[in-house]
Amino acid sequence: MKKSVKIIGVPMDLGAGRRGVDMGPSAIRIAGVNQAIALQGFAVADAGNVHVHPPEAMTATNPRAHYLKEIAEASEELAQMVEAALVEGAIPVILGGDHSIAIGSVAGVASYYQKQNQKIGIVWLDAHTDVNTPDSTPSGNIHGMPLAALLGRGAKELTEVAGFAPKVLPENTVIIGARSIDPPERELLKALNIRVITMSEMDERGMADVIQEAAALAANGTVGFHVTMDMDFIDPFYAPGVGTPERGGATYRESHLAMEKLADTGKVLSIEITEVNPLYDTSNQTGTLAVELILSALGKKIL
Ligand SMILES: [Mn+2]
Repeated sequence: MKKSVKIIGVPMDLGAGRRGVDMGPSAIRIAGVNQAIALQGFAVADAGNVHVHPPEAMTATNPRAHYLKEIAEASEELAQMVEAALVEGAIPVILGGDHSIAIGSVAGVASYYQKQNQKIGIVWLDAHTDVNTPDSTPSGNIHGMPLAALLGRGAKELTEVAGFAPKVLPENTVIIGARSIDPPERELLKALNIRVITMSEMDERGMADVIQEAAALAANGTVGFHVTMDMDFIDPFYAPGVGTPERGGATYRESHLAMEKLADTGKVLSIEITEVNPLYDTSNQTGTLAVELILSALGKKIL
């Protein structure tokens, strides 16, 4: 019997520079995510959305970490919803929202497994490496900081979500698809010895090979891993509706293969899609692709 899936929406754009990714969960739901997952034989329930205030409702922002307090609050609520889904025995599928939501998602997964004395890994599919901190950030946008926060670096409000840090160890963290890295991020990645599989390496070795390596690292000594996909991992030709497009990303088939190979490992604990921005999309093609990739990550096969 297949497991159940719990959908959790996070209409968050406080962590982004460009507005509009707060509409991502709507776009993915309108593309039919709930029905499509149910057609794969899963019991699907939708937990609704985390509460996120619009920026218009707020005044003061911290220039080194915009909307720090509000993002930390939403992260705590998200962490509780994700943990509750796991307690029920469901696979959490989190719909973003800018990538700062990973702080809460991973906190929830890590908290659930920590109580069983188990560690988790992360597979981070992204054009960027998201390891800035309030000290290093060029923009002050928190969607460039979530992976650093999960590794225990940066603002305490973010590192301490769910009451403990770090959420994941560097040796169980793998970034795939990187092609735009800030100089201070390079230093932190080197200092922590994080495995970064760049687009160049992916081009040379092929997706299947790099996914095998990434999954092995993320699963080494852990119960399994959280899969978080920033839709800018994919080339803007296939996924134009994203917060921060970068040329030279994964193709349509490569992005499917990545999710299919991750699902094949049987180690996927939770799935997250971030940075869908309907304002820059055409006929919701990026929202539709997000639905397809969620299905692949849940184990959908061509044959
Ligand atoms: Mn990202």
